[in-house]
Amino acid sequence: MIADLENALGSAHVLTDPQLREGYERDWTGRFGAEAMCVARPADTAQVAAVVAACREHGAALVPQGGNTGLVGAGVPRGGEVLLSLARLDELGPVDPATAQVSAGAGVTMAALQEAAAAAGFEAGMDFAARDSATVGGLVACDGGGPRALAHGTARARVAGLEAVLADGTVVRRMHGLLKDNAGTPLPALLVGSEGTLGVITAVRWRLVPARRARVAALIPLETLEAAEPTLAVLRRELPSLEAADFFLDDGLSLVLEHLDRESPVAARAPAYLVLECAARSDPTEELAAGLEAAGIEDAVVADDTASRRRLWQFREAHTEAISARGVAHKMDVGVPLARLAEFITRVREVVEAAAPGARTILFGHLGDGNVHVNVLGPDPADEGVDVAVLELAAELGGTISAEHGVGVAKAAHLGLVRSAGEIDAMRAVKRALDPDGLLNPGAVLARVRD
Ligand code: 2HG
Ligand code: ZN
Repeated sequence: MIADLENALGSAHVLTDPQLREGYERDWTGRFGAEAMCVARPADTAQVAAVVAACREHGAALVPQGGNTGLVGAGVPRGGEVLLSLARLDELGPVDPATAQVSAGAGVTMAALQEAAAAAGFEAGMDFAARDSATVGGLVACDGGGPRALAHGTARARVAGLEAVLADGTVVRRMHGLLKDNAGTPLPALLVGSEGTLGVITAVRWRLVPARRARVAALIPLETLEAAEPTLAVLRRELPSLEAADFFLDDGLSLVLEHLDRESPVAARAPAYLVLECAARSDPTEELAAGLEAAGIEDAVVADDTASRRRLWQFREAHTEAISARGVAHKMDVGVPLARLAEFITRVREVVEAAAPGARTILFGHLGDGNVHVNVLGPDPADEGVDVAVLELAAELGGTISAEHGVGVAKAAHLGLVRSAGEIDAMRAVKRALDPDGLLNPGAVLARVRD
Protein backbone atom coordinates (compact mmCIF):
# COMPACT_ATOMS: atom_id res chain seq x y z
CA MET A 1 0.00 0.00 0.00
CA ILE A 2 2.70 2.48 1.06
CA ALA A 3 4.87 1.50 -1.91
CA ASP A 4 1.96 2.09 -4.30
CA LEU A 5 1.34 5.50 -2.79
CA GLU A 6 5.03 6.37 -2.98
CA ASN A 7 5.05 5.38 -6.64
CA ALA A 8 2.12 7.65 -7.32
CA LEU A 9 3.12 10.69 -5.22
CA GLY A 10 6.87 10.38 -4.59
CA SER A 11 8.09 9.26 -1.19
CA ALA A 12 8.39 12.84 0.13
CA HIS A 13 4.59 13.11 0.03
CA VAL A 14 3.70 9.89 1.81
CA LEU A 15 4.34 10.54 5.48
CA THR A 16 4.77 7.52 7.71
CA ASP A 17 7.05 9.02 10.37
CA PRO A 18 4.88 9.56 13.49
CA GLN A 19 6.39 13.02 14.06
CA LEU A 20 5.51 14.17 10.56
CA ARG A 21 2.02 12.65 10.76
CA GLU A 22 1.22 14.21 14.10
CA GLY A 23 -0.02 17.61 12.89
CA TYR A 24 -2.58 15.90 10.64
CA GLU A 25 -3.81 13.38 13.18
CA ARG A 26 -5.28 15.59 15.89
CA ASP A 27 -8.05 18.10 15.34
CA TRP A 28 -7.91 21.74 16.34
CA THR A 29 -9.93 21.25 19.53
CA GLY A 30 -7.75 18.38 20.74
CA ARG A 31 -10.90 16.31 21.24
CA PHE A 32 -10.73 14.13 18.13
CA GLY A 33 -8.07 12.18 16.30
CA ALA A 34 -6.09 8.95 16.18
CA GLU A 35 -3.14 7.50 14.32
CA ALA A 36 -3.26 7.34 10.53
CA MET A 37 -1.67 4.55 8.50
CA CYS A 38 0.08 7.37 6.64
CA VAL A 39 -0.53 10.88 5.36
CA ALA A 40 -0.82 11.14 1.57
CA ARG A 41 -0.19 14.58 0.07
CA PRO A 42 -1.20 14.51 -3.63
CA ALA A 43 -0.37 17.52 -5.81
CA ASP A 44 -3.29 17.38 -8.24
CA THR A 45 -6.55 15.67 -9.09
CA ALA A 46 -4.87 12.81 -10.97
CA GLN A 47 -2.79 12.05 -7.88
CA VAL A 48 -5.89 12.18 -5.67
CA ALA A 49 -7.50 9.64 -8.00
CA ALA A 50 -4.36 7.49 -7.71
CA VAL A 51 -4.57 7.58 -3.89
CA VAL A 52 -8.25 6.62 -3.97
CA ALA A 53 -7.48 3.79 -6.43
CA ALA A 54 -4.69 2.48 -4.20
CA CYS A 55 -6.98 2.58 -1.15
CA ARG A 56 -9.62 0.72 -3.05
CA GLU A 57 -7.19 -1.92 -4.25
CA HIS A 58 -5.87 -2.53 -0.75
CA GLY A 59 -9.22 -2.14 1.00
CA ALA A 60 -7.93 0.81 3.05
CA ALA A 61 -10.26 3.53 4.29
CA LEU A 62 -9.35 7.17 3.77
CA VAL A 63 -10.12 10.42 5.54
CA PRO A 64 -9.91 13.61 3.42
CA GLN A 65 -8.54 16.71 5.14
CA GLY A 66 -8.33 20.39 4.13
CA GLY A 67 -6.90 22.96 6.54
CA ASN A 68 -7.70 20.81 9.60
CA THR A 69 -9.84 23.53 11.15
CA GLY A 70 -12.92 21.31 11.48
CA LEU A 71 -14.54 21.02 14.90
CA VAL A 72 -16.48 17.74 14.63
CA GLY A 73 -13.69 15.23 13.95
CA ALA A 74 -14.64 14.74 10.29
CA GLY A 75 -11.15 15.48 8.95
CA VAL A 76 -8.94 13.47 11.31
CA PRO A 77 -8.37 9.70 11.49
CA ARG A 78 -10.39 7.37 13.67
CA GLY A 79 -7.49 4.89 13.63
CA GLY A 80 -5.52 3.29 10.79
CA GLU A 81 -6.96 5.16 7.76
CA VAL A 82 -4.98 6.91 5.04
CA LEU A 83 -5.16 10.63 5.80
CA LEU A 84 -5.61 12.31 2.42
CA SER A 85 -4.44 15.92 2.69
CA LEU A 86 -5.74 18.21 -0.06
CA ALA A 87 -3.50 21.08 1.06
CA ARG A 88 -1.26 20.96 -2.02
CA LEU A 89 -4.18 21.44 -4.43
CA ASP A 90 -3.86 25.18 -3.97
CA GLU A 91 -4.13 26.43 -7.53
CA LEU A 92 -6.29 29.50 -7.95
CA GLY A 93 -7.48 30.41 -11.45
CA PRO A 94 -8.10 33.93 -12.77
CA VAL A 95 -11.27 35.71 -11.68
CA ASP A 96 -13.78 35.77 -14.53
CA PRO A 97 -15.46 39.17 -14.09
CA ALA A 98 -18.27 38.48 -16.56
CA THR A 99 -19.61 35.56 -14.51
CA ALA A 100 -18.14 36.74 -11.17
CA GLN A 101 -16.59 33.30 -10.66
CA VAL A 102 -13.20 31.79 -9.95
CA SER A 103 -11.89 28.23 -9.94
CA ALA A 104 -10.12 27.21 -6.75
CA GLY A 105 -8.31 23.99 -5.88
CA ALA A 106 -9.56 22.25 -2.74
CA GLY A 107 -6.46 23.41 -0.84
CA VAL A 108 -6.90 27.15 -1.47
CA THR A 109 -7.46 28.95 1.82
CA MET A 110 -10.40 31.27 2.37
CA ALA A 111 -7.93 34.15 2.88
CA ALA A 112 -6.26 33.47 -0.49
CA LEU A 113 -9.66 33.34 -2.20
CA GLN A 114 -10.66 36.63 -0.55
CA GLU A 115 -7.43 38.27 -1.66
CA ALA A 116 -7.81 37.16 -5.28
CA ALA A 117 -11.43 38.29 -5.30
CA ALA A 118 -10.52 41.71 -3.86
CA ALA A 119 -7.79 42.25 -6.47
CA ALA A 120 -10.45 41.85 -9.17
CA GLY A 121 -13.04 44.10 -7.49
CA PHE A 122 -15.08 41.28 -5.95
CA GLU A 123 -15.53 39.59 -2.59
CA ALA A 124 -15.75 35.92 -1.66
CA GLY A 125 -19.15 36.42 0.01
CA MET A 126 -17.89 34.49 3.00
CA ASP A 127 -15.61 35.12 5.96
CA PHE A 128 -14.85 33.56 9.33
CA ALA A 129 -12.15 33.48 12.00
CA ALA A 130 -10.31 30.44 10.54
CA ARG A 131 -9.89 32.19 7.16
CA ASP A 132 -6.08 31.78 7.06
CA SER A 133 -6.17 27.99 7.39
CA ALA A 134 -9.62 26.72 6.36
CA THR A 135 -9.69 25.58 2.75
CA VAL A 136 -12.28 25.80 0.02
CA GLY A 137 -12.56 22.01 -0.33
CA GLY A 138 -13.16 21.48 3.37
CA LEU A 139 -15.66 24.26 3.78
CA VAL A 140 -17.66 23.16 0.75
CA ALA A 141 -17.52 19.55 1.96
CA CYS A 142 -19.11 20.61 5.25
CA ASP A 143 -21.25 23.42 3.79
CA GLY A 144 -19.62 26.02 6.03
CA GLY A 145 -21.27 29.34 6.79
CA GLY A 146 -19.84 32.06 9.04
CA PRO A 147 -21.30 35.48 9.87
CA ARG A 148 -21.84 36.61 6.27
CA ALA A 149 -24.11 33.65 5.48
CA LEU A 150 -26.88 36.00 6.61
CA ALA A 151 -26.44 37.94 3.37
CA HIS A 152 -24.82 35.48 0.97
CA GLY A 153 -25.93 32.04 2.13
CA THR A 154 -23.74 29.11 3.17
CA ALA A 155 -21.07 27.49 0.95
CA ARG A 156 -23.82 25.75 -1.02
CA ALA A 157 -24.96 29.11 -2.38
CA ARG A 158 -21.43 30.03 -3.45
CA VAL A 159 -20.80 26.84 -5.45
CA ALA A 160 -21.33 27.11 -9.19
CA GLY A 161 -19.74 23.74 -9.83
CA LEU A 162 -17.09 21.38 -8.58
CA GLU A 163 -14.70 18.57 -9.35
CA ALA A 164 -14.45 15.45 -7.24
CA VAL A 165 -12.96 11.98 -7.16
CA LEU A 166 -15.52 9.27 -6.41
CA ALA A 167 -14.80 6.14 -4.38
CA ASP A 168 -14.13 4.06 -7.51
CA GLY A 169 -11.50 6.57 -8.68
CA THR A 170 -13.73 8.25 -11.29
CA VAL A 171 -13.19 11.99 -11.64
CA VAL A 172 -16.46 13.92 -12.02
CA ARG A 173 -16.06 17.48 -13.16
CA ARG A 174 -18.58 20.25 -13.63
CA MET A 175 -16.56 23.43 -13.60
CA HIS A 176 -18.10 25.29 -16.55
CA GLY A 177 -19.87 27.59 -14.11
CA LEU A 178 -23.24 27.60 -15.88
CA LEU A 179 -25.71 28.45 -13.14
CA LYS A 180 -28.54 27.21 -15.27
CA ASP A 181 -27.75 23.59 -15.95
CA ASN A 182 -30.49 21.19 -14.99
CA ALA A 183 -29.38 18.36 -17.21
CA GLY A 184 -29.93 15.51 -14.77
CA THR A 185 -29.32 14.92 -11.07
CA PRO A 186 -26.77 17.50 -9.90
CA LEU A 187 -23.86 15.54 -8.41
CA PRO A 188 -22.18 18.71 -7.08
CA ALA A 189 -25.30 19.43 -4.99
CA LEU A 190 -25.03 15.96 -3.47
CA LEU A 191 -21.38 16.41 -2.55
CA VAL A 192 -21.75 19.80 -0.85
CA GLY A 193 -22.22 19.05 2.85
CA SER A 194 -21.47 15.33 2.50
CA GLU A 195 -18.27 15.77 4.55
CA GLY A 196 -16.08 13.59 2.35
CA THR A 197 -18.35 10.55 2.65
CA LEU A 198 -19.56 10.51 -0.98
CA GLY A 199 -16.49 11.76 -2.85
CA VAL A 200 -13.32 13.80 -2.41
CA ILE A 201 -13.79 17.38 -3.59
CA THR A 202 -10.70 18.48 -5.53
CA ALA A 203 -11.77 21.86 -6.96
CA VAL A 204 -14.64 24.31 -6.74
CA ARG A 205 -16.06 26.89 -9.12
CA TRP A 206 -16.77 29.68 -6.63
CA ARG A 207 -19.36 32.43 -7.05
CA LEU A 208 -18.08 35.83 -5.98
CA VAL A 209 -20.09 38.91 -5.04
CA PRO A 210 -19.33 42.49 -6.14
CA ALA A 211 -17.04 44.24 -3.64
CA ARG A 212 -18.94 46.37 -1.18
CA ARG A 213 -16.03 48.29 0.22
CA ALA A 214 -17.92 50.79 2.35
CA ARG A 215 -18.38 48.98 5.63
CA VAL A 216 -19.47 49.82 9.12
CA ALA A 217 -19.76 47.58 12.17
CA ALA A 218 -21.61 48.13 15.42
CA LEU A 219 -21.51 46.51 18.83
CA ILE A 220 -24.82 46.77 20.64
CA PRO A 221 -25.35 45.92 24.31
CA LEU A 222 -28.65 44.08 24.84
CA GLU A 223 -30.53 43.87 28.13
CA THR A 224 -32.25 40.67 27.05
CA LEU A 225 -32.07 38.17 24.22
CA GLU A 226 -35.87 38.12 24.09
CA ALA A 227 -35.49 41.38 22.16
CA ALA A 228 -33.35 39.73 19.51
CA GLU A 229 -36.12 38.47 17.23
CA PRO A 230 -38.15 41.72 16.99
CA THR A 231 -34.90 43.72 16.71
CA LEU A 232 -33.72 41.58 13.81
CA ALA A 233 -37.09 41.87 12.14
CA VAL A 234 -36.65 45.66 12.03
CA LEU A 235 -32.97 45.56 11.05
CA ARG A 236 -33.53 43.16 8.16
CA ARG A 237 -36.26 45.39 6.79
CA GLU A 238 -34.49 48.71 7.34
CA LEU A 239 -30.92 47.71 6.46
CA PRO A 240 -30.52 46.40 2.90
CA SER A 241 -26.77 46.58 3.61
CA LEU A 242 -26.97 44.20 6.62
CA GLU A 243 -24.37 41.49 6.10
CA ALA A 244 -23.92 39.92 9.54
CA ALA A 245 -25.66 39.84 12.92
CA ASP A 246 -23.69 37.82 15.47
CA PHE A 247 -24.00 37.70 19.25
CA PHE A 248 -22.12 36.82 22.40
CA LEU A 249 -22.81 37.02 26.12
CA ASP A 250 -21.11 38.90 28.92
CA ASP A 251 -19.23 35.94 30.44
CA GLY A 252 -17.81 35.18 26.98
CA LEU A 253 -16.71 38.79 26.68
CA SER A 254 -14.87 38.55 30.01
CA LEU A 255 -13.04 35.44 28.81
CA VAL A 256 -12.03 37.15 25.55
CA LEU A 257 -10.90 40.36 27.28
CA GLU A 258 -8.68 38.34 29.57
CA HIS A 259 -7.32 36.27 26.69
CA LEU A 260 -6.56 39.27 24.46
CA ASP A 261 -5.57 41.49 27.35
CA ARG A 262 -7.94 44.20 26.16
CA GLU A 263 -10.31 46.67 27.77
CA SER A 264 -14.07 46.29 27.50
CA PRO A 265 -15.48 48.06 24.41
CA VAL A 266 -18.44 49.29 26.48
CA ALA A 267 -18.39 51.21 29.75
CA ALA A 268 -21.62 49.71 31.06
CA ARG A 269 -21.58 45.95 30.64
CA ALA A 270 -24.79 44.18 29.52
CA PRO A 271 -26.00 40.56 29.60
CA ALA A 272 -25.64 40.15 25.82
CA TYR A 273 -24.15 41.89 22.79
CA LEU A 274 -25.07 42.04 19.14
CA VAL A 275 -22.39 42.62 16.48
CA LEU A 276 -23.68 43.97 13.19
CA GLU A 277 -21.88 44.58 9.94
CA CYS A 278 -23.29 46.62 7.09
CA ALA A 279 -21.63 46.66 3.67
CA ALA A 280 -22.52 48.75 0.62
CA ARG A 281 -21.06 50.64 -2.34
CA SER A 282 -21.47 53.95 -0.55
CA ASP A 283 -21.08 54.61 3.16
CA PRO A 284 -23.86 52.73 5.01
CA THR A 285 -23.29 54.61 8.31
CA GLU A 286 -26.41 56.74 7.98
CA GLU A 287 -28.52 53.78 6.96
CA LEU A 288 -27.24 51.90 10.02
CA ALA A 289 -28.01 54.82 12.32
CA ALA A 290 -31.56 55.05 10.95
CA GLY A 291 -32.01 51.28 11.27
CA LEU A 292 -30.83 51.30 14.89
CA GLU A 293 -33.20 54.15 15.64
CA ALA A 294 -36.11 52.30 14.04
CA ALA A 295 -35.25 49.27 16.19
CA GLY A 296 -35.24 51.45 19.31
CA ILE A 297 -31.49 50.94 19.92
CA GLU A 298 -29.90 53.97 21.54
CA ASP A 299 -26.57 52.65 22.59
CA ALA A 300 -23.99 51.33 20.09
CA VAL A 301 -20.25 51.31 19.58
CA VAL A 302 -19.69 52.05 15.90
CA ALA A 303 -16.53 51.17 13.97
CA ASP A 304 -16.22 52.62 10.50
CA ASP A 305 -12.61 52.05 9.45
CA THR A 306 -11.02 48.70 8.66
CA ALA A 307 -8.75 48.56 11.70
CA SER A 308 -11.45 49.42 14.23
CA ARG A 309 -13.95 47.07 12.57
CA ARG A 310 -11.45 44.22 12.86
CA ARG A 311 -10.81 45.07 16.51
CA LEU A 312 -14.51 45.13 17.20
CA TRP A 313 -15.12 41.77 15.50
CA GLN A 314 -12.27 40.30 17.54
CA PHE A 315 -14.49 40.38 20.62
CA ARG A 316 -16.74 37.87 18.81
CA GLU A 317 -14.19 35.95 16.73
CA ALA A 318 -11.67 35.36 19.54
CA HIS A 319 -14.19 33.32 21.55
CA THR A 320 -12.95 30.05 20.00
CA GLU A 321 -9.31 30.79 20.80
CA ALA A 322 -10.04 32.09 24.30
CA ILE A 323 -12.07 28.98 25.14
CA SER A 324 -9.43 26.62 23.74
CA ALA A 325 -6.80 28.27 25.91
CA ARG A 326 -8.87 27.06 28.90
CA GLY A 327 -9.18 23.42 27.91
CA VAL A 328 -10.76 20.97 25.52
CA ALA A 329 -14.27 22.24 24.88
CA HIS A 330 -17.35 20.25 23.97
CA LYS A 331 -18.65 22.12 20.91
CA MET A 332 -22.26 21.87 19.92
CA ASP A 333 -22.97 23.95 16.83
CA VAL A 334 -26.75 23.98 16.92
CA GLY A 335 -29.45 25.96 15.17
CA VAL A 336 -32.74 27.01 16.74
CA PRO A 337 -35.64 28.98 15.27
CA LEU A 338 -35.19 32.62 16.24
CA ALA A 339 -38.50 32.62 18.08
CA ARG A 340 -37.10 29.98 20.48
CA LEU A 341 -33.58 31.41 20.82
CA ALA A 342 -34.01 33.13 24.18
CA GLU A 343 -35.68 30.01 25.60
CA PHE A 344 -32.81 27.89 24.30
CA ILE A 345 -30.19 30.15 25.89
CA THR A 346 -31.89 29.91 29.29
CA ARG A 347 -32.62 26.21 29.18
CA VAL A 348 -29.29 25.12 27.74
CA ARG A 349 -27.50 26.28 30.89
CA GLU A 350 -29.91 24.21 32.95
CA VAL A 351 -29.47 21.04 30.90
CA VAL A 352 -25.69 21.43 30.95
CA GLU A 353 -25.72 21.90 34.72
CA ALA A 354 -27.89 18.78 35.12
CA ALA A 355 -25.64 16.70 32.83
CA ALA A 356 -22.31 18.04 34.11
CA PRO A 357 -22.63 19.93 37.40
CA GLY A 358 -20.12 22.78 37.65
CA ALA A 359 -19.32 22.82 33.92
CA ARG A 360 -18.77 26.20 32.26
CA THR A 361 -21.08 27.05 29.36
CA ILE A 362 -20.09 29.76 26.87
CA LEU A 363 -22.65 30.76 24.25
CA PHE A 364 -22.13 32.82 21.11
CA GLY A 365 -22.81 32.61 17.42
CA HIS A 366 -24.62 33.88 14.39
CA LEU A 367 -27.84 35.31 15.74
CA GLY A 368 -29.38 36.14 12.37
CA ASP A 369 -29.16 32.47 11.38
CA GLY A 370 -30.36 31.16 14.76
CA ASN A 371 -26.95 29.49 14.97
CA VAL A 372 -25.65 29.08 18.53
CA HIS A 373 -22.16 27.77 19.29
CA VAL A 374 -22.57 26.03 22.63
CA ASN A 375 -19.12 25.54 24.15
CA VAL A 376 -18.83 23.60 27.38
CA LEU A 377 -15.64 23.39 29.43
CA GLY A 378 -15.25 20.86 32.20
CA PRO A 379 -16.57 17.41 31.27
CA ASP A 380 -14.08 14.78 30.13
CA PRO A 381 -13.61 14.98 26.31
CA ALA A 382 -14.76 11.37 25.97
CA ASP A 383 -17.94 11.89 28.00
CA GLU A 384 -20.87 12.57 25.64
CA GLY A 385 -23.50 13.23 28.29
CA VAL A 386 -23.44 16.98 27.91
CA ASP A 387 -23.39 16.79 24.11
CA VAL A 388 -26.50 14.60 24.07
CA ALA A 389 -28.35 16.88 26.50
CA VAL A 390 -27.66 19.99 24.38
CA LEU A 391 -28.45 18.34 21.05
CA GLU A 392 -31.70 16.96 22.45
CA LEU A 393 -32.74 20.42 23.58
CA ALA A 394 -32.02 21.93 20.15
CA ALA A 395 -34.08 19.16 18.54
CA GLU A 396 -36.93 19.60 21.03
CA LEU A 397 -37.16 23.30 20.14
CA GLY A 398 -37.48 22.51 16.45
CA GLY A 399 -33.84 23.23 15.60
CA THR A 400 -30.90 21.31 14.20
CA ILE A 401 -27.94 19.51 15.81
CA SER A 402 -25.54 20.89 13.20
CA ALA A 403 -25.79 24.34 11.67
CA GLU A 404 -22.43 25.01 10.01
CA HIS A 405 -19.67 22.78 11.44
CA GLY A 406 -21.08 19.50 10.14
CA VAL A 407 -22.01 16.20 11.73
CA GLY A 408 -18.61 14.56 11.57
CA VAL A 409 -17.99 11.79 14.05
CA ALA A 410 -19.08 14.05 16.91
CA LYS A 411 -22.79 13.90 16.12
CA ALA A 412 -23.18 10.90 13.79
CA ALA A 413 -24.82 8.81 16.49
CA HIS A 414 -27.37 11.57 17.12
CA LEU A 415 -28.55 12.25 13.57
CA GLY A 416 -31.84 10.54 14.38
CA LEU A 417 -32.72 13.48 16.64
CA VAL A 418 -33.35 15.68 13.60
CA ARG A 419 -33.59 13.32 10.62
CA SER A 420 -36.37 10.77 10.19
CA ALA A 421 -35.66 7.05 9.73
CA GLY A 422 -36.77 7.48 6.11
CA GLU A 423 -34.27 10.28 5.53
CA ILE A 424 -31.43 8.34 7.13
CA ASP A 425 -32.28 5.26 5.04
CA ALA A 426 -32.15 7.44 1.91
CA MET A 427 -28.75 8.83 3.00
CA ARG A 428 -27.47 5.30 3.57
CA ALA A 429 -28.75 4.20 0.15
CA VAL A 430 -26.87 7.08 -1.53
CA LYS A 431 -23.74 6.21 0.46
CA ARG A 432 -23.96 2.52 -0.53
CA ALA A 433 -24.46 3.42 -4.18
CA LEU A 434 -21.48 5.78 -4.37
CA ASP A 435 -19.16 4.06 -1.90
CA PRO A 436 -20.23 0.40 -1.62
CA ASP A 437 -17.12 -0.63 0.31
CA GLY A 438 -17.37 2.24 2.80
CA LEU A 439 -13.88 3.56 2.03
CA LEU A 440 -14.61 7.27 2.23
CA ASN A 441 -14.53 8.88 5.67
CA PRO A 442 -16.08 5.93 7.53
CA GLY A 443 -17.97 6.85 10.69
CA ALA A 444 -18.51 10.47 9.68
CA VAL A 445 -22.11 11.72 9.21
CA LEU A 446 -23.61 8.20 9.27
CA ALA A 447 -22.70 6.14 12.31
CA ARG A 448 -21.17 2.74 11.56
CA VAL A 449 -23.80 0.02 11.60
CA ARG A 450 -22.64 -2.90 13.71
CA ASP A 451 -23.84 -6.34 12.68
C1 2HG B 1 -17.17 30.76 14.80
O1 2HG B 1 -18.30 31.20 14.58
C2 2HG B 1 -16.85 29.34 14.46
O2 2HG B 1 -16.26 31.45 15.27
C3 2HG B 1 -16.31 28.53 15.64
O3 2HG B 1 -17.93 28.71 13.86
C4 2HG B 1 -17.30 28.35 16.74
O4 2HG B 1 -15.65 27.66 18.33
C5 2HG B 1 -16.81 27.57 17.98
O5 2HG B 1 -17.64 26.88 18.60
ZN1 ZN C 1 -19.59 29.99 13.53
